Amino acid sequence: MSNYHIKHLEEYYQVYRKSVRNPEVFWEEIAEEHFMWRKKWDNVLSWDFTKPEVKWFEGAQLNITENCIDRHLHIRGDKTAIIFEPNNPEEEAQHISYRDLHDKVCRFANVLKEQGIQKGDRVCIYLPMIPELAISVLACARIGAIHSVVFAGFSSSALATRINDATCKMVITSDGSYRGAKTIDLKGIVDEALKECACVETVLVAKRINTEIHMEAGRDHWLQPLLDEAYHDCVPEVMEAEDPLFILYTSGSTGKPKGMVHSTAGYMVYSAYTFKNVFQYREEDVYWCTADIGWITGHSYIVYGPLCNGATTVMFEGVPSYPDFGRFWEIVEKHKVNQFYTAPTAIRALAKEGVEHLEKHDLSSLKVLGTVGEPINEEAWHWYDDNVGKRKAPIVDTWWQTETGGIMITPIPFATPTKPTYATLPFIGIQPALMDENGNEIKGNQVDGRLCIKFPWPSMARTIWGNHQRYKDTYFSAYENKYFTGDGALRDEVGYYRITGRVDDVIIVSGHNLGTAPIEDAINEHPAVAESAIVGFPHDIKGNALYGYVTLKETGESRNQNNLRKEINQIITEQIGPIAKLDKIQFTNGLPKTRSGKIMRRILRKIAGKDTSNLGDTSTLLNPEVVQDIMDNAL
Ligand code: 7RM
Repeated sequence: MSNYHIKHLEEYYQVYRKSVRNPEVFWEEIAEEHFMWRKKWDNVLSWDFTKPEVKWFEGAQLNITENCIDRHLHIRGDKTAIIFEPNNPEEEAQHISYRDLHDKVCRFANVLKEQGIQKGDRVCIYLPMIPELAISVLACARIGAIHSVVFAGFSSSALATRINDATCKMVITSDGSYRGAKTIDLKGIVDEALKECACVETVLVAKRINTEIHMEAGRDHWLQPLLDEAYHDCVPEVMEAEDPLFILYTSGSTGKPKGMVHSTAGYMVYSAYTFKNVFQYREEDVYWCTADIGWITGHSYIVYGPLCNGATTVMFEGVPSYPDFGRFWEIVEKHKVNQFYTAPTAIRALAKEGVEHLEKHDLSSLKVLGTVGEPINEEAWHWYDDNVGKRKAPIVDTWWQTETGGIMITPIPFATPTKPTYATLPFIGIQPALMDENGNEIKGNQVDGRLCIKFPWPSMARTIWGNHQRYKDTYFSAYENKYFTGDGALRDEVGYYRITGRVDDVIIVSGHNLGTAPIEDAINEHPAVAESAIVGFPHDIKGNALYGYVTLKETGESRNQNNLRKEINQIITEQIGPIAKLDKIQFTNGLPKTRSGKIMRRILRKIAGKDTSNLGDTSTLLNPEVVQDIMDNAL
């Protein structure tokens, strides 16, 4: 039996029990046998959820890029590490071997150093899904700089907020990006953002779309000439186990985005170990995760997890619909993809197009199918199983979060029997708990509650950048001595978990986590708007779409409502990005509020979802009269 590679359900239970009974012995063995350390740890784990403080492998020294690259050079130097599949299928794919990757990451790392970046400095990466994105992430890790990747679909003001929060010294971007038939002026967005960012000294610009762009003298540099001149080897910086590896922002239900800080050693061990087991990756396999590296899924399961295992990982620049809806399947056939990992929103969009596209391609290479990002509905699950996996490739419905760093609840393919809409069992070492409203743990099966985790795991985020108090308040204060996920879940008769969605005000649209507060803040900036509330409502493709309730100021009443709707969505696009645009906007005379002044989104959610038979407890409402009015005018 190997603890590192689980192949049967019995093995899962055995290893799981071991990991829970004696976590330190268990994780020590995994860390010892499967990774490269400059120095071993003095202590496997110390933790205190009341502070909260968690340390894994304290005293150990390492560099994650030695684990992702250098240690593979002797045994698989010529093996492809990254397959880059461009937006345009006419453009040739690139195969970057582990040896090439070493060269490219080292050169990039040397460029960073020449430009004054040192260990501990923050570097913002705002790039499309081109090889430079993965390479720059690894280059930062090589020299101990903390990367903060910002998804290149975010607007300039969202970018500026993130750059300033982490006081990044450098931004790495490109002239522009391709997205299906469109091009996007990324550098223009960066220029706009940097008007508000005094901390940025240098901008490195990769050439992708060859457009004329503004280059600010003294600040902006084209990347390629610097890489060409840089030395091809770079001694890795020796990092402490708990040194921050990266910051990644996630929206909260209130306030500005939270910069989740991930550690070096624990994150490495857990992302690599989960990758190996959840996808049952074997040496010759080709693995493809369709996420963007701008999200945690891309960090852990395009870059770090796969590369730590010496895998071949596909990076796709484009979208599922370009040049047509057969693109994903064309790529699966072309690169003989064995493991395919995507989001329910993509599955639903593809299912809507029928099966003709699938039938044109040979998908027989597929062994494991993954899903992540939101609850997958039963219909989509079956469509995926029947048409993509032909009922032969198990579906791993993987539940996890930016904050957890790695997959937490998931089947292990070929070991765990799957069940549609269920993420099934906790991964090795993960101890979930369901809690009731009174803060008590609900034991037994066939129950539902709020999902918490009661014991630390190696890849948990260690803090929120610059705001440890907020970290404590958000995750460790709702329930004593437990990490609160913000999700609701139920546990069935055999102990399988089904995630039912967020219990706070985060809405997941097309797999993107959107906090209500920043969107409401944007809307409220419109001069005619008095107040607004955003809720999600079910949407066939996006999973959830946004419904906005907007109360106008007196002066706004005479305005054309459709123009107002356009203007509101325009502000949202500018401040957050097009992903946060509202599908429906209802103008209301007021919003239902509790006595303490909180908007009761629960009621608004029901109205938006056309489910008003039982509005639940409305006794704490200050202004019940507005509810009927809103219902009468619902869209
Ligand atoms: C990896 C990621 C986290 C939130 C999480 C859930 C939801 C993610 C699933 C899921 C049901 C799943 N990170 N979520 N995976 N819900 N089933 N398999 O998505 O930070 O962006 O989002 O996403 O609500 O709390 S994230």
